[in-house]
Amino acid sequence: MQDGEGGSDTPGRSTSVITRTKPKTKKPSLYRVLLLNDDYTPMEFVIHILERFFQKDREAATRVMLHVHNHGVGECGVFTYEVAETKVTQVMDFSRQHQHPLQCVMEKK
Ligand code: TYC
Repeated sequence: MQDGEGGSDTPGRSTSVITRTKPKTKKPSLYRVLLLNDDYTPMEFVIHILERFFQKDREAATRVMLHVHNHGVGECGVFTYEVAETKVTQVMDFSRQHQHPLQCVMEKK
C-alpha cells in the first residue's frame, strides 16, 4: 500500500491529514486607557481614580495626574478590550456620581 489508507480490499480515493504547524493561540489586541484634562476636576479626585481603578501608588498616581494636567492626555494603563472597556465605564460612572466632568477613553495600541 502506497497511500497509507485502507487495506488491500479498499481501493479508491486517498485521504490525508493536515497537521497544524502554527500554534492556535493569538495574542489579544491591547488598548490604552487614557485620561483627558479639564479645568474643573480636582487634582486630588484624579489621583484617587488612579489609585482606586488602576492600582497606582500615590507617587505614580500623582505623576500620571500631573502629566495629564500639563499635556492634556495621559495613559492610565494598557489592557485587553473588555478590561479596558470596564475601566472606562468605572471611571466615567464614578466621576458622574461625584459631578466631575473627567473624561476617560480607550484607544487601540
Ligand atoms: N486640570 C485639573 C485642575 O487643574 C486637574 C486634572 C488633571 C483634571 C487630570 C483632569 O485628567 C485630569 N484641577
